[in-house]
Amino acid sequence: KPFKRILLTGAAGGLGKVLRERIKPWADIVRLSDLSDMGEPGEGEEIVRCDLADKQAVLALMDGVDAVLHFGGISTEAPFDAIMQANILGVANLYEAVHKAGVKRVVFASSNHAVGYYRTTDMVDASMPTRPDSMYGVSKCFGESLSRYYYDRFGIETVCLRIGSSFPAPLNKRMMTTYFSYDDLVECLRCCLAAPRVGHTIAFGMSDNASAWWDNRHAAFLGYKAKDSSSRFDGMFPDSGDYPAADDITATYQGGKFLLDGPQYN
Ligand code: NAI
Ligand code: 15L
Repeated sequence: KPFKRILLTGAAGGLGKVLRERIKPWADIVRLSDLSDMGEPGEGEEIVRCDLADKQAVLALMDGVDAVLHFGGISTEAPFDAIMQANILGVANLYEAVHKAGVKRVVFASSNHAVGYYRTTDMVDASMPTRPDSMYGVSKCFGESLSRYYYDRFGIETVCLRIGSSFPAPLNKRMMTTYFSYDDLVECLRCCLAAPRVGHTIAFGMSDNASAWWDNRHAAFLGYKAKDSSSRFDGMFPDSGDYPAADDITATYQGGKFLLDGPQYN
């Protein structure tokens, strides 16, 4: 197997549960971590329940790890205090631990909401400035910058995967463009871990959908080729005469509903 021990954070989450089943062939041991209950460890699994905001716990979590899939944290807009603990302090603790433990490569589950303030008429690539659409999006930009710094300073490689919408199926019309099937996610992660060198790479996590807002040219070297497309859900969200209204910001900007929420500063 390519790795001795992979750490998956966020293992109790929607994507974590999927990945728990799918990444086993990549490592002798998969260490699963989350704040929430993850059940009993299966064969080849280790379970470590901890808060990413707890520095000592995260330092211990990294012992013996050779690659990290960092999927833990708050996954939607939330009060800033909570975002700060899980996604800002959490990612800082993670990288300090990665550095101390000598981990060579991380895949960071970033989000399309790092660029959600681009318009739905824009085509965004990794060289363009971030335009977060929420405190959540800002926290993902922080993770992207922090990982850049740890690469420049220490050579720790990271792929920041700006995931679109990774669910069993698109949940609304917007997700016809942002859909990222579970199979494509797994294949993309496989490429992120298998590529000989990734340096610090920003990639967009999307399937081969009929419409796209993101151009993955800067990550083409990873060799990821989507096999799925949202077009198999065609017809699920028929156009209606009054939607979207001309002034509907959730249809004007890529981030959709995330534009309506924040900032929830308290
Ligand atoms: P999720 O909310 O289902 O899972 C996140 C997990 O992180 C949860 O199990 C939660 O308990 C854990 N967590 C939260 N705060 C924590 C803390 N302080 N310490 C330890 N664990 C903590 O989210 P999902 O959908 O599985 O997403 C996983 C990652 O991928 C997240 O980082 C999310 O931002 C990112 N992502 C997901 C997308 C999707 O379409 N599912 C789209 C873009 C990004
Ligand atoms: C995200 O970043 C969220 O984690 C996920 O729950 C979805 O809202 C997704 O973006 C999306 O934009 O559809």
